[in-house]
Amino acid sequence: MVVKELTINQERLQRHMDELSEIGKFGETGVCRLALSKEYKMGIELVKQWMEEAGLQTRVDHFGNLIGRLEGKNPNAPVLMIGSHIDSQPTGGRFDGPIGVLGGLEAVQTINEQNIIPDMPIEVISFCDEEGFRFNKGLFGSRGITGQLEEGELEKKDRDGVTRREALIEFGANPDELASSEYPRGSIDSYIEMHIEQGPVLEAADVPVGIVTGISGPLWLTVELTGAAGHAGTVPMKVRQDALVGAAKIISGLNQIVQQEEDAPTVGTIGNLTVEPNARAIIPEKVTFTIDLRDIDIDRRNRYEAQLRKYIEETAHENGLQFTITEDTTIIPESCSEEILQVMRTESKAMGLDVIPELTSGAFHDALPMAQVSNIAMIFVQSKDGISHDPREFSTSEDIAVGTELLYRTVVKMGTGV
Ligand code: HGY
Ligand code: MN
Ligand code: MN
Repeated sequence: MVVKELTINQERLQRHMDELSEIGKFGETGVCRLALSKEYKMGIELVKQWMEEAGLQTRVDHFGNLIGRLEGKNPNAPVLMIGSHIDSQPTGGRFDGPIGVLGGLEAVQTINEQNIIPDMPIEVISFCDEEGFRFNKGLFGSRGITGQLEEGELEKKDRDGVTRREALIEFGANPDELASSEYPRGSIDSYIEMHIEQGPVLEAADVPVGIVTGISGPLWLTVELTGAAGHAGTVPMKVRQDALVGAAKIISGLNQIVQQEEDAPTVGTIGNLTVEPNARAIIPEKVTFTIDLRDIDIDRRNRYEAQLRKYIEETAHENGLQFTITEDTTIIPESCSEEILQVMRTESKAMGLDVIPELTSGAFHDALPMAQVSNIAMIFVQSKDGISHDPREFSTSEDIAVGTELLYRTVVKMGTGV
């Protein structure tokens, strides 16, 4: 597959990727740049500088988002927004998020250098806390600008007991001014995000990029099971109220529930679990664990959620356990805009991409909340071995450049009609 010459500057984009990857780096290729951390702030300041060098007006809002704006012919027209995130998982890779921010910047910088004046303003945004690791709730910056924050979110604490409110203040934002950072309804026309696929499809098809038709919606729960501690040597098995035995049954139950339909993309994960008092010779009294349940089909996800909640109740009862289930996040799946998909299909053919797979995203993205207020579309770039949320995450400079060229051409077409 021969991609005709690139308009975007692959060398500059790679240089930006390499430099940003050094901030929060661990090991050779790992990144830990948690939301609102000092590494996050350093990353935002670096990207802000690059945005200014590209001729964009920059601002950092009270959600901790960084925005670079290129004015168009009509400054009051709804914005064409391109973005992603630079916050990472605690043991993340270099590409999850940054390719969408830096690829978006490269596309808009190229538009500026080509002296193209779009009809509407174009904004490149780096959303704060997409990952949701530090405060146990993600998509913060994109839910923030679209008025979708929930009661009490600012009081959520990280593992050190720091609230999101305190972290925002430490970062230099003013959590009492959040409303001034929201976008009025109708002020964003479309949101386009380029992201690594984080899965195996594009590599299996041996193609650099794909276009996304829909994005799975996550349901995040926290379950607490409380039984009775006791001497591991003297309490007979029949009378135990062992919280970890209950948790083990629920973990196995989740695994079965999500695999009921052969080819369904439903996934269920328990990624975090704590045991108290966590001692070899003491029967576990309390176990707390997270549930991450995702599907592209909300009806099926709701059915599985109901089955899971019922199974948790039954298992707790059978094992003499008290239980609580807290809902941390629930976001519905979304379809991408057919109109923008059509532009991407046309532009990818014009680039010489004769094969461009269309696929759904198992991962969630800032495009999900943005779908509540604007058209959305995503471009995926091939992930080596489908790996992500891991230092081994890798995408080639060439594939990222092809994705950025498609992003550039799509934005030019949407911004000028040409
Ligand atoms: O978990 C996700 O899907 C996203 O990468 N934070
Ligand atoms: Mn991401
Ligand atoms: Mn991620």
